[in-house]
Amino acid sequence: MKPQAPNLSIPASPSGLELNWKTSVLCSQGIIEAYTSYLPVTSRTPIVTLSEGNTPLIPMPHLSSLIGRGVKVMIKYDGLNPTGSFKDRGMTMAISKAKEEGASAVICASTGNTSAAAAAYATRAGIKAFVIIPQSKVALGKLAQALLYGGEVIGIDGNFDQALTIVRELGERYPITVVNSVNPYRLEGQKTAAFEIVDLMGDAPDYLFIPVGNGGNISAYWMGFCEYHQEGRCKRLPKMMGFQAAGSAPLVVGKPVLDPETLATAIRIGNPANWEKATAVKDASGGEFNAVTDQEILAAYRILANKEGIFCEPASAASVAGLLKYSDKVANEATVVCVLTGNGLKDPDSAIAFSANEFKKGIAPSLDAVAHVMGF
Ligand code: AN7
Repeated sequence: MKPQAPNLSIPASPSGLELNWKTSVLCSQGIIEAYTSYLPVTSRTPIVTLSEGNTPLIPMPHLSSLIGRGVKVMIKYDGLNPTGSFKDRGMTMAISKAKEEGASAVICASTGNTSAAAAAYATRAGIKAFVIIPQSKVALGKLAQALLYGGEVIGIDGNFDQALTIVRELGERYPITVVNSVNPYRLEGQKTAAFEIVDLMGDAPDYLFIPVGNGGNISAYWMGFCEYHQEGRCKRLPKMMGFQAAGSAPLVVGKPVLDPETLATAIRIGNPANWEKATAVKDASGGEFNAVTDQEILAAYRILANKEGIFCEPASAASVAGLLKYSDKVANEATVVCVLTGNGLKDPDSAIAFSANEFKKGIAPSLDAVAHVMGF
């Protein structure tokens, strides 16, 4: 018998965009289409999407064996989003709502990933994006993205916290929409990562390990788990385990850090915008905030790549560094999801500088020379 033809029609999109051919061609959905009823959108919201979300949950056999005791470790690989980070989940919402409200320009401060996502989604919406970045502390790939997507990139001789202060002030003074995680639509979009985990696992994990900068993403995940829990879609709620880089760990030391430092530039943040929210999440879930050193971050970064085949950026590896450092906090047989927030290709300089591997170069272009280097 012939297999049934797949149903090529997709549910009528609540989009205001007139993409007639979308009704006859099967396209990947973004998070707004996948989770419409959980999001503050209406039939008048123009959905600005790059088909973000639906990122893989991948088992980590090597990490699981390192922890032992029947602990099952998985990663949520959000570095596989369209611009290479979890920011796309929030940006599809923030830009769609900005477009709905008639904004002609958006602005963000960024350690890099927000700038890339803002520039991409704003371009898609026909809106201008201004991105204010600490000029010497943004990874190469992120800067490349923000520029090529057509963002107006403004580098300040200062850090992220200073950039965010300026951006918030600009948002009050001028007709421009701030799309940092102080914009509530950002967290609404980002909560869909928690939905995806539960949809796959059939329940929430026992623990969520996650890097923390401004504290937006940990708050968004918690919101997602709680909404699903209320509906009975998951029976448990995870303990939220947040990790900051030791040189930029205001939530761990309990006060703002004036001069944050870490090679994990994405989380080089000294005064988190979502301080209270993130702290409330940590407390409500029975979780913890802890710090990991740059050396511990790099060790996890290398293990993920050369033992598991997963390339993330250094800031993302903070979640796994935290698991390796604080594994005694994890119960026997528990399920653990570590969030990998950004793709390794974002920061090629770090990958080359901190790889334990050797690039054997300068070899003569002959079979004998190459075979010799190969060990034959
Ligand atoms: C890879 O892009 O703040 O705790 O301006 O890029 O929600 O701030 C990035 C943050 C973790 C921290 N991992 O998330 C920005 C920015 C990566 C990141 C975080 C960021 P939050």
